Amino acid sequence: MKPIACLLTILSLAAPLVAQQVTPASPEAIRNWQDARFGMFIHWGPVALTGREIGWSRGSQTPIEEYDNLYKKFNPTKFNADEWVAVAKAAGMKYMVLTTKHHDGFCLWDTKQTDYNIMNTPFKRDVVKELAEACKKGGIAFGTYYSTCDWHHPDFPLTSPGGKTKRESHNLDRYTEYLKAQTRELLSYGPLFTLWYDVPQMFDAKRGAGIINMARAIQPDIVINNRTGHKGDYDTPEQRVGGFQIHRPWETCMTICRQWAWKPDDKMKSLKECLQTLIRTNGGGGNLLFNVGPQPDGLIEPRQVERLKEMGAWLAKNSDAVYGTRGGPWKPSSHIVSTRKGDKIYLHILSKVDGPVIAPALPVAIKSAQILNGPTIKTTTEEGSLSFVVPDNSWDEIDTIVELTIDGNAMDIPPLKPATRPSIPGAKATASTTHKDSRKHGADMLLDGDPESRWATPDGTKNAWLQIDFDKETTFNGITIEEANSGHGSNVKKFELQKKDGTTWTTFHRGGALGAHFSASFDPVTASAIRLNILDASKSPTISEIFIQTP
Ligand code: H79
Repeated sequence: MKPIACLLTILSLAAPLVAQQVTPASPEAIRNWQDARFGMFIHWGPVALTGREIGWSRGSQTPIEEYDNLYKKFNPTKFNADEWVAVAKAAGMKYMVLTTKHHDGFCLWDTKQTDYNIMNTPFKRDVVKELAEACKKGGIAFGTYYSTCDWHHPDFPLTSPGGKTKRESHNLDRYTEYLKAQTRELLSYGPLFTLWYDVPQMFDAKRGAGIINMARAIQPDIVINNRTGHKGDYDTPEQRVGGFQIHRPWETCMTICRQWAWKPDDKMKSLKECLQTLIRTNGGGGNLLFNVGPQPDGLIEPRQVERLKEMGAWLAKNSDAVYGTRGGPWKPSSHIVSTRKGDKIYLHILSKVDGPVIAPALPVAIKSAQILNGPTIKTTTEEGSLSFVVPDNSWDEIDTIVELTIDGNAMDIPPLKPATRPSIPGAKATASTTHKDSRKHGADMLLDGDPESRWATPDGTKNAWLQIDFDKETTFNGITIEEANSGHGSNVKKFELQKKDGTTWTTFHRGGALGAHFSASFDPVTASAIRLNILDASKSPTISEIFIQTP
Protein backbone atom coordinates (compact mmCIF):
# COMPACT_ATOMS: atom_id res chain seq x y z
CA MET A 1 0.00 0.00 0.00
CA LYS A 2 1.22 3.50 -0.84
CA PRO A 3 2.03 5.61 2.23
CA ILE A 4 -0.77 8.09 1.53
CA ALA A 5 -3.42 5.35 1.07
CA CYS A 6 -2.11 3.65 4.16
CA LEU A 7 -2.43 6.83 6.19
CA LEU A 8 -5.97 7.36 4.93
CA THR A 9 -6.93 3.85 5.95
CA ILE A 10 -5.54 4.37 9.41
CA LEU A 11 -7.38 7.66 9.74
CA SER A 12 -10.70 6.25 8.61
CA LEU A 13 -10.39 3.29 10.98
CA ALA A 14 -9.22 5.46 13.83
CA ALA A 15 -11.90 8.14 13.58
CA PRO A 16 -14.78 6.20 15.19
CA LEU A 17 -12.38 4.78 17.78
CA VAL A 18 -11.16 8.23 18.78
CA ALA A 19 -14.75 9.40 19.07
CA GLN A 20 -15.48 6.59 21.54
CA GLN A 21 -12.33 7.03 23.57
CA VAL A 22 -12.62 7.62 27.28
CA THR A 23 -9.99 7.80 29.99
CA PRO A 24 -10.65 4.78 32.19
CA ALA A 25 -11.16 5.21 35.93
CA SER A 26 -7.92 5.11 37.91
CA PRO A 27 -6.70 1.73 39.20
CA GLU A 28 -7.12 3.04 42.77
CA ALA A 29 -10.75 3.94 42.18
CA ILE A 30 -11.43 0.54 40.62
CA ARG A 31 -9.62 -1.24 43.45
CA ASN A 32 -11.62 0.66 46.04
CA TRP A 33 -14.86 -0.19 44.24
CA GLN A 34 -13.93 -3.88 44.00
CA ASP A 35 -12.79 -4.11 47.63
CA ALA A 36 -16.31 -3.17 48.75
CA ARG A 37 -17.76 -6.46 47.35
CA PHE A 38 -21.30 -5.88 48.63
CA GLY A 39 -23.69 -2.97 48.17
CA MET A 40 -27.36 -2.05 48.47
CA PHE A 41 -29.46 -1.27 45.42
CA ILE A 42 -32.63 0.70 46.06
CA HIS A 43 -35.54 0.91 43.59
CA TRP A 44 -38.04 3.47 44.73
CA GLY A 45 -40.49 6.06 43.51
CA PRO A 46 -44.21 6.90 43.37
CA VAL A 47 -44.79 3.52 41.69
CA ALA A 48 -44.44 1.94 45.16
CA LEU A 49 -48.01 3.16 45.77
CA THR A 50 -49.24 0.56 43.26
CA GLY A 51 -47.04 -2.35 44.38
CA ARG A 52 -46.22 -2.93 40.69
CA GLU A 53 -42.89 -2.94 38.86
CA ILE A 54 -41.08 0.34 38.39
CA GLY A 55 -41.07 1.57 34.77
CA TRP A 56 -42.43 -1.66 33.31
CA SER A 57 -45.97 -1.38 34.71
CA ARG A 58 -46.40 2.03 33.02
CA GLY A 59 -48.82 1.55 30.15
CA SER A 60 -49.21 -2.18 30.88
CA GLN A 61 -50.75 -2.91 34.34
CA THR A 62 -51.16 0.78 35.14
CA PRO A 63 -52.52 3.15 32.45
CA ILE A 64 -49.93 5.82 31.51
CA GLU A 65 -52.19 8.67 32.61
CA GLU A 66 -52.66 7.08 36.05
CA TYR A 67 -48.97 6.14 36.43
CA ASP A 68 -47.78 9.65 35.59
CA ASN A 69 -50.06 11.16 38.23
CA LEU A 70 -49.04 8.88 41.09
CA TYR A 71 -46.46 11.43 42.27
CA LYS A 72 -49.27 13.75 43.32
CA LYS A 73 -50.09 11.26 46.07
CA PHE A 74 -46.52 10.23 46.94
CA ASN A 75 -45.94 11.16 50.58
CA PRO A 76 -43.52 8.71 52.25
CA THR A 77 -43.66 10.37 55.67
CA LYS A 78 -41.72 7.55 57.34
CA PHE A 79 -38.69 7.99 55.08
CA ASN A 80 -35.56 8.41 57.17
CA ALA A 81 -32.28 8.37 55.26
CA ASP A 82 -30.29 7.54 58.41
CA GLU A 83 -32.40 4.43 58.91
CA TRP A 84 -31.77 3.19 55.37
CA VAL A 85 -28.06 3.73 55.91
CA ALA A 86 -28.25 1.88 59.24
CA VAL A 87 -29.92 -1.08 57.50
CA ALA A 88 -27.22 -1.17 54.80
CA LYS A 89 -24.51 -1.08 57.47
CA ALA A 90 -26.19 -3.80 59.54
CA ALA A 91 -26.28 -5.94 56.38
CA GLY A 92 -22.52 -5.58 55.94
CA MET A 93 -22.98 -3.51 52.79
CA LYS A 94 -20.33 -0.94 51.94
CA TYR A 95 -22.18 1.17 49.38
CA MET A 96 -25.62 2.16 48.22
CA VAL A 97 -27.05 2.94 44.78
CA LEU A 98 -30.44 4.67 44.51
CA THR A 99 -32.72 4.91 41.47
CA THR A 100 -32.65 8.67 41.06
CA LYS A 101 -34.62 8.27 37.82
CA HIS A 102 -35.94 5.00 36.38
CA HIS A 103 -37.38 4.41 32.88
CA ASP A 104 -40.57 6.14 34.05
CA GLY A 105 -38.71 9.47 34.16
CA PHE A 106 -39.63 10.49 37.71
CA CYS A 107 -36.76 12.24 39.53
CA LEU A 108 -36.11 11.71 43.23
CA TRP A 109 -34.14 14.95 43.61
CA ASP A 110 -34.65 18.67 43.27
CA THR A 111 -33.77 18.77 39.58
CA LYS A 112 -33.99 22.01 37.64
CA GLN A 113 -34.42 20.15 34.34
CA THR A 114 -38.03 18.97 34.84
CA ASP A 115 -40.96 19.55 37.17
CA TYR A 116 -41.60 15.82 37.27
CA ASN A 117 -39.70 15.43 40.51
CA ILE A 118 -39.97 14.83 44.25
CA MET A 119 -40.25 18.55 45.12
CA ASN A 120 -43.65 18.60 43.44
CA THR A 121 -45.06 15.75 45.52
CA PRO A 122 -46.80 16.31 48.88
CA PHE A 123 -43.50 15.11 50.39
CA LYS A 124 -41.40 17.97 48.94
CA ARG A 125 -38.07 16.61 50.26
CA ASP A 126 -34.93 15.97 48.21
CA VAL A 127 -34.45 12.24 48.78
CA VAL A 128 -31.15 12.06 46.88
CA LYS A 129 -29.68 14.89 48.93
CA GLU A 130 -30.82 13.42 52.24
CA LEU A 131 -29.51 9.99 51.36
CA ALA A 132 -26.18 11.29 50.06
CA GLU A 133 -25.69 13.17 53.32
CA ALA A 134 -26.75 10.23 55.50
CA CYS A 135 -24.34 7.96 53.64
CA LYS A 136 -21.50 10.39 54.13
CA LYS A 137 -22.28 10.65 57.84
CA GLY A 138 -22.63 6.88 58.22
CA GLY A 139 -19.52 5.90 56.25
CA ILE A 140 -21.36 4.23 53.37
CA ALA A 141 -20.35 5.12 49.81
CA PHE A 142 -23.17 6.61 47.74
CA GLY A 143 -23.83 6.13 44.04
CA THR A 144 -26.67 6.99 41.70
CA TYR A 145 -28.69 4.82 39.34
CA TYR A 146 -29.96 6.86 36.40
CA SER A 147 -31.84 5.28 33.54
CA THR A 148 -30.30 6.16 30.19
CA CYS A 149 -33.65 5.53 28.54
CA ASP A 150 -36.69 7.54 29.54
CA TRP A 151 -40.14 6.48 28.39
CA HIS A 152 -41.71 9.62 29.86
CA HIS A 153 -39.49 12.28 28.26
CA PRO A 154 -40.96 13.77 25.04
CA ASP A 155 -37.52 13.85 23.36
CA PHE A 156 -36.72 10.19 23.93
CA PRO A 157 -37.61 8.13 20.81
CA LEU A 158 -39.29 5.27 22.68
CA THR A 159 -42.09 5.13 25.21
CA SER A 160 -44.28 2.81 27.29
CA PRO A 161 -45.33 0.06 27.40
CA GLY A 162 -41.93 -1.53 27.82
CA GLY A 163 -40.02 1.07 25.77
CA LYS A 164 -41.11 -0.65 22.57
CA THR A 165 -43.48 2.01 21.29
CA LYS A 166 -41.97 4.64 18.98
CA ARG A 167 -42.73 8.33 19.48
CA GLU A 168 -43.69 10.31 16.42
CA SER A 169 -41.51 13.29 17.25
CA HIS A 170 -38.33 13.05 19.25
CA ASN A 171 -34.88 14.56 19.55
CA LEU A 172 -32.20 12.26 20.89
CA ASP A 173 -29.51 14.96 20.91
CA ARG A 174 -31.67 17.26 22.98
CA TYR A 175 -32.52 14.35 25.31
CA THR A 176 -28.78 13.63 25.68
CA GLU A 177 -28.26 17.23 26.82
CA TYR A 178 -31.05 16.72 29.39
CA LEU A 179 -29.35 13.54 30.63
CA LYS A 180 -26.00 15.31 30.88
CA ALA A 181 -27.46 18.30 32.73
CA GLN A 182 -29.10 15.92 35.22
CA THR A 183 -25.88 13.96 35.62
CA ARG A 184 -24.07 17.22 36.46
CA GLU A 185 -26.71 17.90 39.12
CA LEU A 186 -26.25 14.44 40.60
CA LEU A 187 -22.47 14.82 40.63
CA SER A 188 -22.93 17.99 42.68
CA TYR A 189 -24.21 15.75 45.50
CA GLY A 190 -20.90 13.90 45.26
CA PRO A 191 -18.24 12.75 45.16
CA LEU A 192 -20.19 9.72 43.99
CA PHE A 193 -19.03 6.13 44.36
CA THR A 194 -20.46 5.17 40.99
CA LEU A 195 -22.70 6.34 38.17
CA TRP A 196 -24.97 3.39 37.41
CA TYR A 197 -26.74 3.94 34.09
CA ASP A 198 -29.38 1.55 32.81
CA VAL A 199 -30.37 0.11 29.43
CA PRO A 200 -28.84 2.33 26.73
CA GLN A 201 -31.61 1.50 24.20
CA MET A 202 -30.97 4.27 21.64
CA PHE A 203 -27.44 5.09 22.84
CA ASP A 204 -24.30 3.91 21.05
CA ALA A 205 -20.66 3.85 22.19
CA LYS A 206 -20.01 7.37 20.95
CA ARG A 207 -22.93 8.88 22.83
CA GLY A 208 -21.92 6.83 25.90
CA ALA A 209 -18.35 8.10 25.68
CA GLY A 210 -19.69 11.65 25.68
CA ILE A 211 -21.46 11.04 29.00
CA ILE A 212 -18.43 9.36 30.55
CA ASN A 213 -16.02 12.08 29.46
CA MET A 214 -18.30 14.76 30.80
CA ALA A 215 -18.63 13.00 34.19
CA ARG A 216 -14.85 12.45 34.44
CA ALA A 217 -14.21 16.12 33.77
CA ILE A 218 -16.15 16.82 36.97
CA GLN A 219 -15.07 13.83 39.08
CA PRO A 220 -11.92 12.27 37.53
CA ASP A 221 -12.01 9.04 39.59
CA ILE A 222 -15.73 8.27 39.10
CA VAL A 223 -16.41 4.58 38.36
CA ILE A 224 -19.09 4.13 35.68
CA ASN A 225 -20.97 1.00 34.63
CA ASN A 226 -21.48 -0.37 31.12
CA ARG A 227 -24.96 0.88 30.28
CA THR A 228 -24.38 4.27 28.67
CA GLY A 229 -23.81 2.69 25.27
CA HIS A 230 -20.08 2.59 26.05
CA LYS A 231 -18.53 -0.37 27.88
CA GLY A 232 -17.41 1.80 30.79
CA ASP A 233 -15.54 0.39 33.78
CA TYR A 234 -17.55 -2.64 34.83
CA ASP A 235 -20.01 -5.23 33.56
CA THR A 236 -23.46 -5.67 35.09
CA PRO A 237 -25.01 -9.15 34.86
CA GLU A 238 -28.61 -8.75 36.00
CA GLN A 239 -30.62 -11.21 38.13
CA ARG A 240 -27.91 -13.87 37.74
CA VAL A 241 -24.47 -14.53 39.18
CA GLY A 242 -21.89 -13.55 36.55
CA GLY A 243 -19.38 -16.05 35.19
CA PHE A 244 -15.72 -16.23 36.31
CA GLN A 245 -14.08 -12.98 35.14
CA ILE A 246 -11.02 -11.58 36.86
CA HIS A 247 -9.54 -9.18 34.31
CA ARG A 248 -12.47 -6.81 34.05
CA PRO A 249 -14.55 -5.66 37.03
CA TRP A 250 -18.18 -6.68 37.26
CA GLU A 251 -21.15 -6.50 39.55
CA THR A 252 -24.22 -8.72 39.72
CA CYS A 253 -27.41 -6.84 40.52
CA MET A 254 -30.15 -8.95 42.03
CA THR A 255 -33.38 -8.50 43.97
CA ILE A 256 -33.97 -9.78 47.51
CA CYS A 257 -37.54 -10.62 46.41
CA ARG A 258 -38.72 -10.94 42.81
CA GLN A 259 -39.65 -7.39 41.93
CA TRP A 260 -37.27 -4.40 41.87
CA ALA A 261 -39.88 -2.06 43.30
CA TRP A 262 -41.85 -2.99 46.42
CA LYS A 263 -44.61 -5.54 45.99
CA PRO A 264 -46.75 -6.73 48.88
CA ASP A 265 -46.03 -10.37 49.84
CA ASP A 266 -43.38 -10.70 47.16
CA LYS A 267 -41.51 -14.00 47.48
CA MET A 268 -38.32 -13.37 49.46
CA LYS A 269 -35.05 -15.32 49.10
CA SER A 270 -33.95 -17.51 52.01
CA LEU A 271 -30.87 -16.54 54.02
CA LYS A 272 -29.00 -19.36 52.32
CA GLU A 273 -29.91 -18.09 48.84
CA CYS A 274 -28.98 -14.53 49.79
CA LEU A 275 -25.57 -15.43 51.23
CA GLN A 276 -24.69 -18.03 48.62
CA THR A 277 -25.51 -15.47 45.91
CA LEU A 278 -23.01 -13.08 47.49
CA ILE A 279 -20.37 -15.79 47.91
CA ARG A 280 -20.76 -17.16 44.37
CA THR A 281 -20.55 -13.63 42.99
CA ASN A 282 -17.40 -12.85 44.96
CA GLY A 283 -15.95 -16.24 43.97
CA GLY A 284 -16.41 -15.41 40.30
CA GLY A 285 -14.70 -12.05 40.81
CA GLY A 286 -17.69 -9.72 41.14
CA ASN A 287 -19.46 -7.38 43.53
CA LEU A 288 -23.07 -7.94 44.52
CA LEU A 289 -25.53 -5.04 44.39
CA PHE A 290 -28.47 -6.46 46.31
CA ASN A 291 -31.78 -4.73 45.81
CA VAL A 292 -34.55 -3.72 48.17
CA GLY A 293 -37.65 -1.77 47.15
CA PRO A 294 -38.83 0.38 50.06
CA GLN A 295 -42.55 0.69 50.80
CA PRO A 296 -44.65 3.70 49.77
CA ASP A 297 -44.47 4.98 53.37
CA GLY A 298 -40.67 5.18 53.16
CA LEU A 299 -39.83 2.15 55.30
CA ILE A 300 -37.88 -0.86 54.09
CA GLU A 301 -40.13 -3.86 54.71
CA PRO A 302 -39.41 -5.28 58.20
CA ARG A 303 -38.92 -8.90 57.04
CA GLN A 304 -36.39 -7.68 54.46
CA VAL A 305 -34.57 -5.68 57.14
CA GLU A 306 -34.50 -8.85 59.25
CA ARG A 307 -33.02 -10.88 56.38
CA LEU A 308 -30.40 -8.23 55.69
CA LYS A 309 -29.42 -8.18 59.38
CA GLU A 310 -29.00 -11.96 59.27
CA MET A 311 -26.66 -11.53 56.32
CA GLY A 312 -24.75 -8.89 58.25
CA ALA A 313 -24.40 -11.13 61.30
CA TRP A 314 -22.86 -13.85 59.12
CA LEU A 315 -20.59 -11.36 57.36
CA ALA A 316 -19.35 -9.92 60.66
CA LYS A 317 -17.97 -13.36 61.54
CA ASN A 318 -16.62 -14.17 58.08
CA SER A 319 -15.53 -10.74 56.87
CA ASP A 320 -11.95 -11.87 56.13
CA ALA A 321 -13.18 -14.18 53.39
CA VAL A 322 -15.28 -11.47 51.68
CA TYR A 323 -14.17 -7.83 51.88
CA GLY A 324 -11.12 -6.86 49.88
CA THR A 325 -10.94 -10.29 48.25
CA ARG A 326 -10.92 -11.20 44.56
CA GLY A 327 -12.31 -14.32 42.87
CA GLY A 328 -10.30 -17.51 42.42
CA PRO A 329 -7.79 -19.00 42.04
CA TRP A 330 -10.11 -21.97 41.55
CA LYS A 331 -12.86 -21.26 39.04
CA PRO A 332 -16.27 -21.60 40.66
CA SER A 333 -18.12 -24.91 40.57
CA SER A 334 -21.70 -25.39 41.74
CA HIS A 335 -20.48 -26.57 45.10
CA ILE A 336 -17.19 -24.85 45.79
CA VAL A 337 -15.99 -21.33 45.04
CA SER A 338 -12.86 -19.51 46.18
CA THR A 339 -11.77 -16.02 47.16
CA ARG A 340 -8.27 -14.68 47.86
CA LYS A 341 -6.36 -11.81 49.40
CA GLY A 342 -2.66 -11.44 50.25
CA ASP A 343 -1.29 -14.80 51.35
CA LYS A 344 -4.77 -16.19 52.06
CA ILE A 345 -7.05 -18.32 49.94
CA TYR A 346 -10.58 -19.12 51.09
CA LEU A 347 -12.40 -22.19 49.85
CA HIS A 348 -16.14 -21.78 50.27
CA ILE A 349 -17.85 -25.16 50.35
CA LEU A 350 -21.52 -24.54 49.63
CA SER A 351 -22.87 -28.04 50.14
CA LYS A 352 -21.65 -30.82 52.41
CA VAL A 353 -19.15 -33.25 50.92
CA ASP A 354 -18.99 -36.87 51.99
CA GLY A 355 -15.37 -37.85 52.42
CA PRO A 356 -12.43 -35.61 51.53
CA VAL A 357 -12.74 -32.36 49.59
CA ILE A 358 -10.60 -32.58 46.47
CA ALA A 359 -9.30 -29.64 44.43
CA PRO A 360 -6.68 -29.23 41.70
CA ALA A 361 -3.34 -28.64 43.48
CA LEU A 362 -2.02 -25.14 44.07
CA PRO A 363 1.26 -24.22 42.37
CA VAL A 364 2.57 -22.94 45.73
CA ALA A 365 3.23 -24.42 49.17
CA ILE A 366 0.51 -24.27 51.83
CA LYS A 367 1.90 -23.03 55.14
CA SER A 368 -1.21 -23.72 57.20
CA ALA A 369 -4.89 -24.51 56.87
CA GLN A 370 -7.85 -24.02 59.14
CA ILE A 371 -11.60 -23.76 59.19
CA LEU A 372 -12.18 -20.00 59.32
CA ASN A 373 -12.73 -19.21 63.02
CA GLY A 374 -12.24 -22.90 63.74
CA PRO A 375 -9.77 -25.74 64.11
CA THR A 376 -6.59 -26.32 62.15
CA ILE A 377 -6.89 -28.95 59.46
CA LYS A 378 -4.38 -31.09 57.61
CA THR A 379 -4.06 -30.81 53.84
CA THR A 380 -2.41 -33.30 51.48
CA THR A 381 -1.07 -32.49 48.04
CA GLU A 382 -0.27 -35.43 45.79
CA GLU A 383 -0.63 -36.33 42.13
CA GLY A 384 -1.82 -32.86 41.22
CA SER A 385 -4.60 -32.82 43.80
CA LEU A 386 -5.09 -31.03 47.06
CA SER A 387 -7.30 -32.81 49.55
CA PHE A 388 -8.46 -32.37 53.12
CA VAL A 389 -11.17 -33.57 55.43
CA VAL A 390 -13.54 -31.13 57.13
CA PRO A 391 -14.15 -32.16 60.75
CA ASP A 392 -17.74 -33.35 61.23
CA ASN A 393 -18.74 -30.55 63.58
CA SER A 394 -17.24 -27.84 61.34
CA TRP A 395 -19.80 -28.17 58.53
CA ASP A 396 -21.89 -25.10 57.99
CA GLU A 397 -25.19 -25.34 56.14
CA ILE A 398 -24.54 -22.16 54.14
CA ASP A 399 -20.78 -21.92 53.65
CA THR A 400 -18.00 -23.96 55.22
CA ILE A 401 -14.92 -21.77 54.80
CA VAL A 402 -11.42 -23.24 54.72
CA GLU A 403 -8.64 -20.67 55.03
CA LEU A 404 -5.31 -21.57 53.45
CA THR A 405 -2.19 -19.55 54.21
CA ILE A 406 0.22 -19.91 51.33
CA ASP A 407 3.86 -19.18 50.73
CA GLY A 408 3.41 -16.28 48.30
CA ASN A 409 0.79 -13.87 47.00
CA ALA A 410 -2.52 -15.52 46.17
CA MET A 411 -3.14 -13.01 43.37
CA ASP A 412 -0.14 -14.40 41.45
CA ILE A 413 -1.79 -17.79 40.96
CA PRO A 414 -3.29 -18.27 37.49
CA PRO A 415 -6.87 -19.58 37.32
CA LEU A 416 -7.20 -23.24 38.28
CA LYS A 417 -9.84 -25.73 37.23
CA PRO A 418 -12.80 -25.84 39.64
CA ALA A 419 -12.74 -27.80 42.85
CA THR A 420 -15.51 -30.32 42.41
CA ARG A 421 -17.54 -32.41 44.74
CA PRO A 422 -16.38 -35.88 43.79
CA SER A 423 -19.00 -37.34 41.47
CA ILE A 424 -19.24 -41.09 41.39
CA PRO A 425 -15.72 -42.41 40.71
CA GLY A 426 -15.42 -44.40 37.51
CA ALA A 427 -18.65 -42.93 36.08
CA LYS A 428 -18.63 -42.27 32.33
CA ALA A 429 -21.05 -40.15 30.30
CA THR A 430 -22.20 -40.76 26.73
CA ALA A 431 -24.92 -39.14 24.62
CA SER A 432 -27.16 -40.02 21.66
CA THR A 433 -26.08 -36.87 19.87
CA THR A 434 -23.52 -34.12 20.24
CA HIS A 435 -22.97 -30.75 18.63
CA LYS A 436 -20.53 -30.98 15.71
CA ASP A 437 -17.74 -29.60 17.85
CA SER A 438 -17.71 -32.77 19.94
CA ARG A 439 -14.25 -32.14 21.37
CA LYS A 440 -15.54 -28.99 23.07
CA HIS A 441 -19.13 -30.04 23.72
CA GLY A 442 -18.92 -33.79 24.34
CA ALA A 443 -20.80 -35.71 27.03
CA ASP A 444 -17.62 -35.86 29.15
CA MET A 445 -18.21 -32.16 29.96
CA LEU A 446 -21.17 -33.24 32.11
CA LEU A 447 -18.97 -34.81 34.77
CA ASP A 448 -15.95 -32.46 34.74
CA GLY A 449 -17.26 -30.20 37.51
CA ASP A 450 -16.64 -27.12 35.40
CA PRO A 451 -19.85 -25.10 35.03
CA GLU A 452 -18.34 -23.23 32.08
CA SER A 453 -17.97 -26.34 29.94
CA ARG A 454 -21.05 -28.04 28.55
CA TRP A 455 -22.55 -30.77 26.47
CA ALA A 456 -24.38 -29.35 23.47
CA THR A 457 -26.65 -30.74 20.76
CA PRO A 458 -27.00 -29.87 17.07
CA ASP A 459 -29.35 -27.00 16.16
CA GLY A 460 -32.95 -28.09 16.04
CA THR A 461 -32.54 -31.04 18.43
CA LYS A 462 -35.85 -31.84 20.15
CA ASN A 463 -34.92 -35.09 21.83
CA ALA A 464 -31.75 -36.77 22.94
CA TRP A 465 -30.51 -39.01 25.71
CA LEU A 466 -27.60 -38.80 28.09
CA GLN A 467 -26.34 -41.86 29.83
CA ILE A 468 -24.02 -42.26 32.81
CA ASP A 469 -22.51 -45.71 33.24
CA PHE A 470 -21.12 -46.70 36.63
CA ASP A 471 -18.24 -49.16 36.92
CA LYS A 472 -20.35 -51.22 39.34
CA GLU A 473 -23.95 -51.40 40.60
CA THR A 474 -24.51 -48.09 42.41
CA THR A 475 -27.21 -46.84 44.74
CA PHE A 476 -28.27 -43.22 44.44
CA ASN A 477 -31.11 -41.12 45.78
CA GLY A 478 -30.83 -37.78 44.07
CA ILE A 479 -29.72 -35.93 40.97
CA THR A 480 -28.83 -32.35 40.09
CA ILE A 481 -28.94 -31.25 36.46
CA GLU A 482 -27.74 -27.83 35.33
CA GLU A 483 -28.88 -26.48 31.98
CA ALA A 484 -26.30 -24.18 30.45
CA ASN A 485 -28.31 -21.47 28.74
CA SER A 486 -27.19 -18.78 31.22
CA GLY A 487 -30.39 -18.13 33.03
CA HIS A 488 -32.74 -17.93 30.07
CA GLY A 489 -35.27 -20.41 31.47
CA SER A 490 -35.18 -23.95 30.22
CA ASN A 491 -34.65 -25.37 26.75
CA VAL A 492 -35.82 -28.80 27.94
CA LYS A 493 -39.61 -29.04 28.08
CA LYS A 494 -40.15 -32.71 28.92
CA PHE A 495 -37.85 -35.42 30.24
CA GLU A 496 -37.67 -38.73 32.07
CA LEU A 497 -35.01 -40.40 34.20
CA GLN A 498 -34.37 -44.07 33.63
CA LYS A 499 -32.30 -46.73 35.38
CA LYS A 500 -30.72 -49.78 33.86
CA ASP A 501 -31.41 -53.22 35.37
CA GLY A 502 -29.45 -55.81 33.42
CA THR A 503 -30.39 -54.84 29.88
CA THR A 504 -33.73 -53.12 30.44
CA TRP A 505 -34.40 -49.46 31.07
CA THR A 506 -37.18 -48.44 33.45
CA THR A 507 -38.44 -44.95 34.07
CA PHE A 508 -38.43 -43.82 37.71
CA HIS A 509 -38.95 -40.06 37.39
CA ARG A 510 -40.73 -37.75 34.93
CA GLY A 511 -40.56 -33.97 34.61
CA GLY A 512 -41.11 -30.89 32.45
CA ALA A 513 -38.60 -28.02 32.41
CA LEU A 514 -35.11 -28.42 33.86
CA GLY A 515 -33.48 -24.96 34.09
CA ALA A 516 -30.23 -23.77 35.63
CA HIS A 517 -30.59 -25.77 38.85
CA PHE A 518 -32.84 -28.81 38.62
CA SER A 519 -32.65 -31.02 41.68
CA ALA A 520 -34.67 -34.12 42.58
CA SER A 521 -34.54 -36.55 45.50
CA PHE A 522 -36.13 -39.97 45.34
CA ASP A 523 -36.22 -43.33 47.12
CA PRO A 524 -32.84 -45.05 46.72
CA VAL A 525 -32.38 -46.58 43.26
CA THR A 526 -29.73 -49.21 42.48
CA ALA A 527 -28.56 -49.57 38.89
CA SER A 528 -25.54 -49.98 36.64
CA ALA A 529 -26.43 -46.87 34.62
CA ILE A 530 -28.78 -43.88 34.64
CA ARG A 531 -30.25 -42.13 31.64
CA LEU A 532 -31.73 -38.68 31.12
CA ASN A 533 -34.18 -38.94 28.24
CA ILE A 534 -35.02 -35.54 26.81
CA LEU A 535 -38.43 -35.93 25.15
CA ASP A 536 -39.09 -32.38 24.06
CA ALA A 537 -37.19 -29.10 23.87
CA SER A 538 -37.93 -25.55 22.71
CA LYS A 539 -34.31 -25.01 21.66
CA SER A 540 -31.47 -27.49 21.24
CA PRO A 541 -30.63 -28.72 24.76
CA THR A 542 -27.30 -27.91 26.37
CA ILE A 543 -26.30 -29.06 29.85
CA SER A 544 -23.20 -28.13 31.86
CA GLU A 545 -23.21 -30.54 34.79
CA ILE A 546 -24.92 -33.60 36.21
CA PHE A 547 -24.35 -34.63 39.83
CA ILE A 548 -25.54 -37.91 41.19
CA GLN A 549 -26.21 -38.05 44.88
CA THR A 550 -25.57 -41.19 46.91
CA PRO A 551 -27.24 -41.84 50.26
O1 H79 B 1 -34.02 -1.44 37.11
C1 H79 B 1 -34.02 -2.83 36.90
C2 H79 B 1 -34.77 -3.20 35.64
O2 H79 B 1 -36.02 -2.56 35.57
C3 H79 B 1 -33.82 -2.72 34.60
N1 H79 B 1 -32.52 -2.99 35.15
C4 H79 B 1 -32.65 -3.33 36.53
C5 H79 B 1 -31.51 -2.81 37.36
C6 H79 B 1 -33.99 -3.29 33.27
N2 H79 B 1 -34.42 -2.60 32.24
N3 H79 B 1 -34.43 -3.35 31.19
N4 H79 B 1 -34.00 -4.51 31.53
C7 H79 B 1 -33.72 -4.54 32.82
C8 H79 B 1 -33.86 -5.59 30.60
C9 H79 B 1 -35.18 -6.17 30.23
C10 H79 B 1 -35.76 -7.10 31.09
C11 H79 B 1 -36.99 -7.79 30.74
FE1 H79 B 1 -38.75 -8.05 31.64
C12 H79 B 1 -37.23 -9.15 31.00
C13 H79 B 1 -38.00 -7.30 29.91
C14 H79 B 1 -38.93 -8.34 29.69
C15 H79 B 1 -38.45 -9.49 30.36
C16 H79 B 1 -38.63 -7.19 33.49
C17 H79 B 1 -39.08 -8.46 33.62
C18 H79 B 1 -39.60 -6.53 32.72
C19 H79 B 1 -40.58 -7.40 32.37
C20 H79 B 1 -40.26 -8.59 32.93
